[in-house]
This record gives sequence, structure tokens and C-alpha cells, in this order.
Amino acid sequence: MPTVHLLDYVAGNIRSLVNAIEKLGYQVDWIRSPEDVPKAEKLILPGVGHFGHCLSQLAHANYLAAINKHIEAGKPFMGICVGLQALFEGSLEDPGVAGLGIIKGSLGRFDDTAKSVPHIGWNSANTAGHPMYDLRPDSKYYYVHTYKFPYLKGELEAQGWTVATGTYGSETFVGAVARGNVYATQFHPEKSGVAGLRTIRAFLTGEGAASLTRPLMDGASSSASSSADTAATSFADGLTRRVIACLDVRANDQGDLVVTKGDQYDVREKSDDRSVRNLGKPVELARRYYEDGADEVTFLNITSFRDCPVADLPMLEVLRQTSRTVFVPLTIGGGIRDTVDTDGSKVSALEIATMYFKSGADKVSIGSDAVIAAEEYYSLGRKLFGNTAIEQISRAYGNQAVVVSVDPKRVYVPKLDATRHNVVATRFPGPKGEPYCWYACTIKGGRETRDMDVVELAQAVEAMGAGELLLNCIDKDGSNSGFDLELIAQVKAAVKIPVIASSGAGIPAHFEDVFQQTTTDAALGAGMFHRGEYTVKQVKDYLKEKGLLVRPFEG
Ligand code: 1PR
Repeated sequence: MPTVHLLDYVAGNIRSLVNAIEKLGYQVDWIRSPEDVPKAEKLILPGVGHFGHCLSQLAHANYLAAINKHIEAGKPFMGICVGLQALFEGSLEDPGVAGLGIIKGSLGRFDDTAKSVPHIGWNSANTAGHPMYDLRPDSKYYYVHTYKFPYLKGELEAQGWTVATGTYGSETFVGAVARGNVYATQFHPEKSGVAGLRTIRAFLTGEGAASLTRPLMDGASSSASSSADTAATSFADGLTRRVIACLDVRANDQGDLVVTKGDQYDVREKSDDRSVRNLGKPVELARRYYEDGADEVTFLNITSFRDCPVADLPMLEVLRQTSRTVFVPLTIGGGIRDTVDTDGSKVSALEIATMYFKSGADKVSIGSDAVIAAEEYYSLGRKLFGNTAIEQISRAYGNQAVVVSVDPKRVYVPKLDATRHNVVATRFPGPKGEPYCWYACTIKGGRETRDMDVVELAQAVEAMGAGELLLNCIDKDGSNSGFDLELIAQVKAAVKIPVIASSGAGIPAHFEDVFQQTTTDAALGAGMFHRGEYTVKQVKDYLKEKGLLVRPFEG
């Protein structure tokens, strides 16, 4: 089997990249010291998290000179995400840290005045017709980043680079660059489904590098062939509406791991035996949703597995197996908190998250522990000490790797000033006709309600470094009556980080409603997919029909 070398210096989900490479028929060998770099023919530099963290790790371990030598020798090199950013001279993220300086220029931050940051989701890599590592104009690629190199027509082309761009809001940024033996993507090809596997293949076979010298692809504008005009011609916002499939997983009474689904978090059948609803097997369902075009898959482990050593948690194996066949982002939630293992030893939330990342997760989702941390944050006068699970995990793996899952439920009030909490005037009054409500946060799967509203929680966890919110709603869960648009609008107005709307989806039109009537960044469905009422593809086809931008289906 042909071999590709991966540089093993970085935290994060490297397993998916290995899985993608192996799926393409190549074998991965690891570079674990700078002395090993010369033995690599093809070298991949993956990267997640902070620019400064990655670059200083590379510098301390003396990798930078070895990487430069590899590139100067004309051997194939691919950088991914921070691996692309590393090619530049520096980044606003960590101004004191130098990059490789192979590309002139420094990265800036996305403007968050009118859009969510980080930029998370599926966007274009538009080459304006220039052949480039099999990137295709209609395909979408999975990005997750806060810093970017702004695209200025002709700037990188003048340095000899071929450029692919994405546009987020009104900002057009560099999505990929290629020159000679070097290829780098801001997006994660290993998480970009069929389109991502295609571009990795083009790197591995050498076809991609060869393609750079070919003439413009059919249909590309001829003006794009002039040297100062070699990049994107379309600068319209290319970020698609993300549709996520969610699997609540737990052990049933027979001890089998099943996908289940509750109504207002009650996952037991209404029949006399009250058995746990069994809607299928986690790995199989995840694969089906991926093949149906789900943009992400989320697993929520809703059993505590108290008698199981942490290292044997069944969800670790579910992730290992899923990440072999599912090449879109995987999130895992449930039980991400400091824990005492069965042998009495302490295991930190960060250690548990690390196990999940090593098993193929891209993000971890924190529920109950986030509420407790937020309560402490306010009781200590909004001060942070770096010791919460959110802070520790986002410091090690980047904000984008930390989702906070919120389980709120409505509390109705008769007047605006009847509570200290953030209220909304609701179109759906309470049982006594109350015209206002606030959303109380709960913990332990909705079993315990806390004196904290959803706005307070969202703002506290954003300050701690959470990268995204998974916004459930207990009142709506399993109801098939549509998302709670009032809740989503309230939270969206309170934070800059992306929000995933969840709970209540029953028909494709509910997805249209939430995307048209709120500024949500993504929407998640569970029961409607598990019960086979609609497929993810049907939802996305419907959204497309309604004029909303979705990632095209690529079988
Ligand atoms: O507190 O960090 O251990 O995390 C526990 C996680 O498990 C939280 O994310 C919490 O939301 C979840 N959870 C706990 N108990 C339940 C339960 O159902 N009994 N599931 C549960 C929550 C909600 C959804 C669901 C949507 C969409 N599930 O994510 O998938 O409501 O459903 P629908 O489209 O069918 O309406 P911690």
C-alpha cells in the first residue's frame, strides 16, 4: 500500500484524517520527530486549535526547518486548517508567533458585527474555473475557523499561487491555495464528505499538483485567465444551511446500546411495560444519515454508565466505528465532566474529551456541567479562572471543539417584571393566559431546574470559550410541532457564537420556518428521521426548493 506521512504534533481529531486516507487505499505513517521528516515522500500537516499553540509546538520541537526543507525539495506537502494558516507569516490570533512565511501576509479575524463567529459549516472553494486538486464549483466543503486570510484579487496570484475562495457574509477569504508541490486547505477535507475525499485523493495520487498547469475548465470565464484574475468570480455568501441528525443513545433494559427518542425527554414507551424506545443501532443509523446528506451527526449519550470504567465507555467504540464510514463532523455529548472512575481515580472532563477526540469526535457537547460552571461564573462576579471544563477543553482543542448543549423549559409569567430573568413576549400564552415566559435551564436530562435563564447561560459559556450552542427545548422535544422560534430568536440575539436549533422538528417545512424566521446557524432533527417519516435528503431537497442554500447531495 502506498504511504503518506502525517505529522503527529497536534491535539484534535486526527483519526478522521487517517480513516479518510485509509479509505482511499493509502497507509499512514507517523512523523514523531523532525529527524523523521526527510523519510516522508508525501507529508500532511494537520492542524486544529490556536495558530500560536500549533506554531509554537512546531517551533519548540524544531519541526519548522524540517518542513521547509521538505517543501524546498519539491516533495508533496499538504496543510489542513491551521496547517494552511501556518504557511503565512503570522496571525492576529497570536501576533507574537511567526508562521512558516512561505506565503506573504498575515491572517485576520472574521468580523462578527453581522454574523456568527467562528465560521462553522459548509462553504465553497471556488477556483474560478482553474483546475485545482479536483475542487468543484458546485461542491461544498466543511470549514471551522475564526481567523482567515482575506482574499484580495491578484495578491496571492502574484506570488504564483492558485487560489480557491469562500465567502462568508460579505467577507471573501482564502479557502485553499496551491503552488507547485504545495497544497493547503482552510477547510477540513476529511470532514467534507465525498467532495473532501476527492480532493485528498488528488493530493495522494499527484493528480492535483499536475492539474495546476492545465488550462481553464470548460465554462470558466475567459477573463479569469489573466494572471491578476485567477481566483473566484462569485463572491456571494456561500455558507449553506446546516441540517444535523441527532441520535440520543442509551442502554435499554436488556443492556443493548440503542438509539432512542423521548417526548419531553421521557424515552420510555407509553405502553404498560414502559420499555426504552428502541429506534435502531447508533453506528448504522449514523451511516444512513451521512449517506442521506446529513451535514453533521450528533450523538448524545444519555445513560451515565456508572459501573463502566471510563476507558471502556461504549460511546468510544461507537465513535471509532462511525468515523470509519462517516466523513462529516461528529459531535458527542453526555457525561463530559470531571468524574471518579470505577477504581476511584479522578478523570478530568478534559481527559474524557481527549478520549472522545482520539476516537473520532470533532466536538464535545457539555450539558449539566456548563450550567453549574455558569452559576459559579456569576456568583464569582463574572470572573474566569481557567478551571472549567469549557475553558480547559477549548484551550487545548480550540473553541470550535466545544459545544454547550442547553436543555431549557418555559416558565410563564404574567408581567414583564414578575421575574429577574430575561423574558420574551410569547405568541403562545401559558396555561393561565400568561403573555410572557422565560426559559429556565435544567440539568441531569431535564430532571432538575435551576434558577438560571438561557440568556445568562449562553453569555456565560460564550465568555468561557464555548464555540457553539446546541439549543434544545424540553417543551418542544418530540412534539413534531416545529422549533421554538421565540427561544431561538432570544438566544441568537444574546451571543455571537453559532446556534443549532433543536427540538420539535416534524416535517421539512419546520426547517424552512426556523431558517427563514430566525438567524439560526443550523437546525437539528431526531425523531422524524429515526421513525423514517422523512429522510435528511428530503429535508434538504425541500429547503433547496424554497430557495435556501444547502450542500448538494453527492452520492
Ligand atoms: O448533562 O453533559 O451529561 O449531557 C447530557 C446530554 O444528554 C444533554 O445534551 C441533554 O440534552 C441530553 N439528554 C439527557 N437526557 C435526555 C433525554 O431525552 N432523556 N436528550 C437527553 C436530549 C434532546 C435532543 C433531541 C432534540 C430533537 N435530547 O437533542 O435530539 O430535542 O428531538 P426531536 O427532533 O425528535 O424533537 P450532560
